[in-house]
Amino acid sequence: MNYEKFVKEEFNNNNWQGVAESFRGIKNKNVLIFTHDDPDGLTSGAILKELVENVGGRAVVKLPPTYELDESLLDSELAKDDYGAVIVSDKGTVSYYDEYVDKVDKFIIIDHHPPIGEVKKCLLINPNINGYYSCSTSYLAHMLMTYLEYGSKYDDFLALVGLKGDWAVKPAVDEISDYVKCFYRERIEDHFGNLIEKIRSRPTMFEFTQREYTTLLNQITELYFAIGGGGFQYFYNDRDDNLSELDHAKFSFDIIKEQRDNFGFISWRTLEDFINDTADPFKIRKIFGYFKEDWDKTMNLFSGNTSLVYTFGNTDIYKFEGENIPLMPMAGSVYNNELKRNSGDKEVLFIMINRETGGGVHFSLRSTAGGIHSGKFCSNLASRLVEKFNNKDEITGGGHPFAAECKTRKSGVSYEEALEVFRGLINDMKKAEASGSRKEAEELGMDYLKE
Ligand SMILES: [Mn+2]
Repeated sequence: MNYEKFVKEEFNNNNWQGVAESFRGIKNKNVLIFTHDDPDGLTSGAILKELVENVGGRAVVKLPPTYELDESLLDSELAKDDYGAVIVSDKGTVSYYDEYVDKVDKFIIIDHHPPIGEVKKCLLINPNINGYYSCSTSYLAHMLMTYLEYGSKYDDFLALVGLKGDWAVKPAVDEISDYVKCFYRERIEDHFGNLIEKIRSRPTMFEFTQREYTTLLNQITELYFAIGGGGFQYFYNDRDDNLSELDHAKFSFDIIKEQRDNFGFISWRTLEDFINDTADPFKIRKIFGYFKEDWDKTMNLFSGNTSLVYTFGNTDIYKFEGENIPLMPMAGSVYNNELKRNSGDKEVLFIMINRETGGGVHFSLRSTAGGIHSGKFCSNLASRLVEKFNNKDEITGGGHPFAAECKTRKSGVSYEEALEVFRGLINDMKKAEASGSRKEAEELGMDYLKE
């Protein structure tokens, strides 16, 4: 199918026409865009800003460090000017956003995350309300732009970077999500061979299942991740006097602006071509150098301090404990696959536990098969911690079968207390395995015991 036709059908089938039409009403209005500070959020924000300008509006883009949009932040930004619309991009589809709709004429959510609760009042574009279609917010913004008959080759490029950042396209291993296939075939394969061609070079953070090949797209997206803080606010201000004043998220967002009007991207062959097409190659090289240093440091810590602690069914559980570990979840995904390559037939669940500078404890799980459901494990861990110590605003946990997080943040729960609850959960899993109780096992996320 042709991409434009696919877009029209998606808008009709999902009833998104009203959201698209609301963009036409933005003409001559100020529009406030809040977008996520990871590569998908940065590229989505840039596409949406362009689209707002295309329809004759003026866009102000904000890149707050919190993932969900905070009411007090929204209020303080709205107070600064007369806004006709707010767009929340790649920052979750959360039921309480409905409480924000009366603050502004149009309140629009564009997002690909599975919803938390039900959003009823906001204008919403999200294909993952029922079911799951792997994509990115950059891609949804691009679909919207295409539906309204705007967009350039540069926007195709931006949509692609967001898709890469959220793992919906993996050109190094020829895996492309079904939901983006028309776009990929028509807009990318024939026009951006330079970005998706397999090359032998340093493996990026996106090379999990193999470490032999990468692509320029992977390299560029990793660079956006590194310089913007990756949505985790991994900033390098205190590492270098040259960077002490730098606003990482804004700096990486501005690169997109610098590159939009120069057609360099058509002929980029190497990451250096990309870096040289920016206003401040010096700073970019500095930040990327620190990123790679941190990455290697964390990988070395993993290999020196990880041990096999339990085996459940066909899954070996490895545990790592560390303090103030940078880039932990991403490096953990790569290390998890390294463990798998050395584990023979066994599947691997890698549990990382980080004692954070601010006093919080961060549990991060990465699994190769999901026999033990990482998301259920983390949500069980969080609810046990909340049950014992209260403070459910600070303690959260959850995720997917293959990747999940649990964080205690500023709850005041000590490292030892958190570890004790963690060990209690593992012990209950051992008991459930010994007793053979399927119900209990399922509640504990031991999906390998399911029929
Ligand atoms: Mn995203």
